[in-house]
Amino acid sequence: MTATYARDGAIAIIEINNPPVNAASAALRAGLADAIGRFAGDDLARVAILQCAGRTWIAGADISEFGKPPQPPLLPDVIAQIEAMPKPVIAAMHGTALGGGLEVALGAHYRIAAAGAEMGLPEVTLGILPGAGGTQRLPRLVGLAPAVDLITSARRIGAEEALKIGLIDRIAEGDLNEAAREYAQSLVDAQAGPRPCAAMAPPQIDEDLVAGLRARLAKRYPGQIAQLRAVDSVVEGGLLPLPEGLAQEREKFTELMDSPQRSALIHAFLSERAVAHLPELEGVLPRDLTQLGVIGGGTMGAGIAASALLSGLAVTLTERDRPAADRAAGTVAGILRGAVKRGKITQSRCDAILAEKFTSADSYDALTDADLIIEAVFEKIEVKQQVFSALDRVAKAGAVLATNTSYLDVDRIAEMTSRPQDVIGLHFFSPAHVMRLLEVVAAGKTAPDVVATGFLLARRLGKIGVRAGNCDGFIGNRILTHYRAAADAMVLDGASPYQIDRAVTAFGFAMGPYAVSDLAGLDIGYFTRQRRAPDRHSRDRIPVFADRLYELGRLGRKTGRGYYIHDEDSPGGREDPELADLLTQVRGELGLVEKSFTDDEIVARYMAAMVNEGARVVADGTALRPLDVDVVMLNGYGFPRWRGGPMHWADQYGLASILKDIEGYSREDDHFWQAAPLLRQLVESGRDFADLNRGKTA
Ligand code: TC6
Repeated sequence: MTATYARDGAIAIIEINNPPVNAASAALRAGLADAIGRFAGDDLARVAILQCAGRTWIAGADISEFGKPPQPPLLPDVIAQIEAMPKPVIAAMHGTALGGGLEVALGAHYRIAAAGAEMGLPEVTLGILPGAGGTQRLPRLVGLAPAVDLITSARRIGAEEALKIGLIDRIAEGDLNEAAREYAQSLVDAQAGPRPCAAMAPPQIDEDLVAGLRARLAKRYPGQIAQLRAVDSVVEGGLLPLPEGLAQEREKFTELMDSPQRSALIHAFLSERAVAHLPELEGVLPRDLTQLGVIGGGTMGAGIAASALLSGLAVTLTERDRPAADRAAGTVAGILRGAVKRGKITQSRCDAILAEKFTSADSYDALTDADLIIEAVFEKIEVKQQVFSALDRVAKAGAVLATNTSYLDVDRIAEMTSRPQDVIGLHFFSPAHVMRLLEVVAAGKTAPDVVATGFLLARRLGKIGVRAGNCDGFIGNRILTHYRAAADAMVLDGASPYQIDRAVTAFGFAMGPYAVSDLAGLDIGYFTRQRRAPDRHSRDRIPVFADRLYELGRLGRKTGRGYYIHDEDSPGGREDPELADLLTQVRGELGLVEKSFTDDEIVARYMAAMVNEGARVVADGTALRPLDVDVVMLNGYGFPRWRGGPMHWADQYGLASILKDIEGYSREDDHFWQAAPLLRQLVESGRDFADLNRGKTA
């Protein structure tokens, strides 16, 4: 039963129950339509309350139905049925009233929300627009500016703000269902009638506001269509009676529903949840996770500590001596103060966290109670090994010992302890209190409950944990090394780093590889190349120009100059006219003939390298499925979400076309450009990465 109908005196109670999040599936829509029908036919019922069982109000349409033929009754029709009721209907919301869920509430005549409820229209983040009346009813109810803000930003608002803009009529003091009953009784007593949005005037369209908004959206969401179509729908609806407004909204909704951006964004949403479903962890319970230890208070260690503190965990951070520990404590406190400034926590909560949950220390002895200890020291195997042999002596039995290495062999670190089963890689991304990705690296002997604890930590921190196998660079950095090598080869052959950065940002990446180098520091890449030098193949192409910049002390933003010039006028970087001379010189020394690349060619090679290595990463089990690669690239490497991740993109582009591209490039360089066997197999068997995802999802 997805909806039940009951009556107490004159008040009908319709309760929706479709765990886990009351998504508006076909069954829920049918149940709701049926219950509304019963209310219509119940002469003794004078007002109805719509409420939800479980943790939340309707959290939206059922995303798993997207892309399949729609099953009646459609949500817009059920909402129209609610709105047309001649007797008042009250929506009583708790949890998250999102998307189609909020649209159901907009179809009701009165709205009350629990104090902690959140409301929003996140459809544009899924590549669609609120297609069940959201772009028509919300502007009628709250006015143009707040409505387009909510629709295009997809942000969630709390009950207070919802009350302020007129989205809801009341906030429940105490128990929501009791407050809704009192509200219903007051309507009965006042003999109030329905108050449908349909009867409200459409919003006045302010042309200037709309033009400014369109310009901002085009800049903020380059390449994306849903935000602008949503604005079109609001504006066109503003000139029409509700039924015609709804009809044009539906047309635009259907067009977006059929778009590749919608399929990419839904793939991203579902994949970010699928990564936590690991067959190897079924029935495995994580270990206790209350007290966290962090070793190293640099940018990464302090970021990890702050992230954990903000999530309610207790943290002890150790540094080599007292002054370093004090500096680290200062960095952590600074990050928390930033959270206060951005309104994430209150000042008093910040003070309480620092006083009660955080300790900084100058000795590992302070870590004896820690359930999980994360090392974030200098990225050198000998240094990490020393830390782990010391940890082995002080950590309590059963503590999880984690390394935050981004490339190094976790097995070699684990073997320094007497308990390799307790050792795991937890690869955070910088800044660790902001970035949502956490690679959970299972080494050869890591116990399943330790892997489960890594995922529990990710969840606690509000991050997305992705399981990765132990190899140089795990999932993300291993793939990065490969597409970065493809970019560097193009630079050696004549492309400008600036052209490459422009081409890949036009494709949708947050940043190009050379702007990323400047941000991270050119020393990072230099040290990685040095470390790998002994294993280098004689035919590997070395980015001599990058080494040259390092030797010149051009380390990127931190020295004011790398690939770009960074100064007060252009902190993000401006092009350096001298770089071209350096490149010409390097190419001359290497005897290379310069050629030109089109932007399309640049993107094709960059993507082919990424997908090819992605296929290898899947084939050797470093990533469980192609979707795990997508989630890593989306959340750690600035891959455009609306393209779904490299493996999803590859399916859309066509695996046969990628293979053909790679075979073409291999005629120039058959050492680097070797097609991954998995890619070839998929092409030969007419399958794609999505087939692998389906086959291996738990
Ligand atoms: C829309 O409404 C369009 C309307 C137009 C109509 C014409 N559908 O995130 P969690 C599953 S667009 C199906 O881990 P939380 C989720 O996959 C939609 N399933 O929980 C997961 O399943 P698993 C607008 C859904 O507490 C489980 O529920 N709505 C849906 O961290 C738990 O999810 C949205 O975009 C769904 N809509 O967060 C809201 N939502 O256990 C999307 C969740 O098998 N949802 N599931 O892995 C969210 O933002 C969050 O899930 C949340 C709960 C805030 C509701």
